[in-house]
Amino acid sequence: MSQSTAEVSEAEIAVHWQEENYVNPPDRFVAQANLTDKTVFDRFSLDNVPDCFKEYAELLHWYRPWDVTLDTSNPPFWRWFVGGRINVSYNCVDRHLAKHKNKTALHFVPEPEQEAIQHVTFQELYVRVNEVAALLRDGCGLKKGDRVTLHMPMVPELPITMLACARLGVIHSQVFSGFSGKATSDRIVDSESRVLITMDAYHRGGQLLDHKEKADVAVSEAEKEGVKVEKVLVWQRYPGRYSSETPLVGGRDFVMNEMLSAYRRRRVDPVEMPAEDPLFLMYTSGTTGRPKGCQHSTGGYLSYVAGTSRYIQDIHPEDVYWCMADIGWITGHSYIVYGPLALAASSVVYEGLPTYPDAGRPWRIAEELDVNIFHTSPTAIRALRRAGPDEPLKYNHHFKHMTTVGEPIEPAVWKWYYEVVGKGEAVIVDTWWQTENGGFLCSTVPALYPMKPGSAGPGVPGIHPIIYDEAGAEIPPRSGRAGNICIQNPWPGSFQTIWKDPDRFVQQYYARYCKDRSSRNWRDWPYMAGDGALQAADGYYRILGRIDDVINVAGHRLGTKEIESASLLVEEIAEAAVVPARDEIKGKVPDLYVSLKPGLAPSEDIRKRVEDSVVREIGAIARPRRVVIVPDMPKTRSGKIMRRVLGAISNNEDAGDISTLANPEIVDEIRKMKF
Ligand code: 6R9
Repeated sequence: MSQSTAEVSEAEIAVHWQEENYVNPPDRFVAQANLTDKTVFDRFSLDNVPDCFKEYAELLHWYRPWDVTLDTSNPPFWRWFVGGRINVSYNCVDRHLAKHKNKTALHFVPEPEQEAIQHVTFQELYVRVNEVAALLRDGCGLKKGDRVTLHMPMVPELPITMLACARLGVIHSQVFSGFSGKATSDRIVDSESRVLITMDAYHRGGQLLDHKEKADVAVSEAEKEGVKVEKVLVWQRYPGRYSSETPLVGGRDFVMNEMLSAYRRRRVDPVEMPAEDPLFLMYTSGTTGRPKGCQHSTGGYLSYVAGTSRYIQDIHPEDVYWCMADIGWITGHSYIVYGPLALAASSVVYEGLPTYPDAGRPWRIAEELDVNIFHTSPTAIRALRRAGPDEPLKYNHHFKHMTTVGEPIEPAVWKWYYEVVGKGEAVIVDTWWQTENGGFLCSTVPALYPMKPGSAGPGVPGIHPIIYDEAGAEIPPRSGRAGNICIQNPWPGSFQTIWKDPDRFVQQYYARYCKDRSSRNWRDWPYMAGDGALQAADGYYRILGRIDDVINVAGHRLGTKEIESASLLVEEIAEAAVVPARDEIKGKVPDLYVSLKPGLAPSEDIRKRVEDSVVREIGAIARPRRVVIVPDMPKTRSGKIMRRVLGAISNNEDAGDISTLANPEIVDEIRKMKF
């Protein structure tokens, strides 16, 4: 872990992460669990890959069964369930009508507490998905393989739109609603979307935010890059009332709710999709300035999220399941929309923030809807713990199962989650995985393993991790030594490629530890996750943080290069470097160091413009904790910025060996600056 912005140092681990005691799952949980049969690990052994994953595919309805479970003819572009035909919308909606027509598919909790919770049954979901699909097909001319960018907040219209796209085989690319118009435009351009679907406004933290204004920026910026968005479809947060200050552009902008009246009760046959056709793109930050579009498949992806939702999330059709993530992130795609709905669960979609108007909100929602499976991130848990440590005990909610995802969770925070949020009644799974992976990679199987606070757990069934050192040698299993965690085998949830950039897909994830480039045997192609990890003697993995130029802020990935590029748009800036700084709530936050072009003097105005540029280019989530204008960057003699040294300054740590710096005096000079 010698790279520039490695998030967690060995010393830090030693201080913060002591070995913890095991906690057993409650008997009541085990008695009802979907997976209690230990032979699952034999069935899903390395030798049984790929056939073991048929078990997941068999949870779904296929129009035509597959001929080949795994095609390895073009490594590492693995192809799953080849020859099979399937539709995701049919599997998440239509097939549940026979038994669950009147059951709630989506509970929508608006932010204003005086607004009633909406309960969308599977029958209503079916009707609405069909109407939207008819509009997209017949009103917009969209067809299988076309891309559509969605920039939608957390409302039921988002999963409805996604499922309508899936019904047609249209590839959706949902952009997190907190991202800026410019960030949306980058994703429109890369995916060449002709249609943008958005909403006029949404609630967050007590405000009704104008969201449509971002669409105007997105469309005009995309046009500058040569991509013309022909239609902007605008959902109304309040049907019948347009809640944006931004005018609708004639001939381009259309109100969805009005257009839909022409498609009342229309039915659209689900398109029988080849298993390997893409279902969606999800852009994520990488090591370069441009986010990459992770392309996910139809059959393999849905099989994997259905299987892991059943066995790791322990979802039964009668459960009320609430994942607090945003659907704009992979967690929301896999574990709010596709996984739970494939299993006919009732899934909660909520608008707003967990801590607004107060830290009792999640527990009120859980009590009211009788949520029994709860899924959130360490950042949300830390924030809720700080804002209302005793709040959960005031409410009559009871969880059987709780999940944490997105970042490492400190044992003390885990304990609060277990004892106070879960009241000691719930099992917890700490799930490690990434946008690229589609679904969980490491976690305990909840009824089969004890929990260990602070550790994700072993690979989930069918996932076989391995840790390599920098030189490419395998670190002995269960040795407690840190290295780069990889997965030895393919699995059906994995992304298929980076949209329009297959070389980067191979380079970034497979090239480093590939044993033989000419081999068609998947055993020669371990997948490199880009995280540091160690495996303890008990077989549990502890994830240590990113080994590359990515910062995990509140469980969301930000590329340091993206932030640096945004700051370099300010004319006065000569150089920029972003490093992760520790934060009590968010885990990590970006600190941005910039230097000015020769002859210029630092000013508050420049500092402010840099900050604004980052927010405009990426979104408020990327706002640096600090923007520090430094007289010079700490540099090696060859001119490389030593980000490691800046990281040490940000975290008040010893900068270690600075003898290779060309300008070692700058370290003290920056430390003395008042930020
Ligand atoms: C699902 C998701 C992926 C990165 C990943 C790792 C970190 C995720 C974690 C975790 C420790 C966990 N990460 N889960 N670290 N423990 N349980 O978060 O996807 O947004 O792509 O982020 O998040 O560093 O590489 P994504």
